[in-house]
Amino acid sequence: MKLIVAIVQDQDAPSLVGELTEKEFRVTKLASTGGFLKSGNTTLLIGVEDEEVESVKDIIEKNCKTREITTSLLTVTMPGDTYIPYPLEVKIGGATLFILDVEQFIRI
Ligand code: 2BA
Repeated sequence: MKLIVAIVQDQDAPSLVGELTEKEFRVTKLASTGGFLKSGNTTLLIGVEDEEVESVKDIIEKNCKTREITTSLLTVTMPGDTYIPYPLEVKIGGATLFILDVEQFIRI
């Protein structure tokens, strides 16, 4: 058995969770925050049999889009300690996946 940890953009989460549950995969949705942008994203925990991993990856790929955003995260310091927001283009991936071996799966 594998645990797929999928970090996705909030906008893509409803359709992704919808399709996963419709296809009878079990999923847990967590609200998370990206360390770099410090904005909300969604982390999904999906426990599946080994042979189901590819189907789940396909569903994730279908529902998650890469987006380019402009953020004013960075600042440049001007003489006299004036901070000016510096626009930064960031490409956020469709999804970031970690696929882990599950040692035990217990439902009591
Ligand atoms: P954030 O950390 O908010 O990162 C958002 C996007 O900013 C990243 O998209 C990437 O394009 C850019 N970025 C991140 N760190 C950067 C850095 N040090 N320098 C320049 N640009 C940087 P993605 O790579 O698609 O990541 C989307 C979200 O997935 C991340 O949100 C984070 O929450 C998670 N993530 C990505 N890689 C991870 C990893 N190795 N471990 C844990 N979480 C990860």
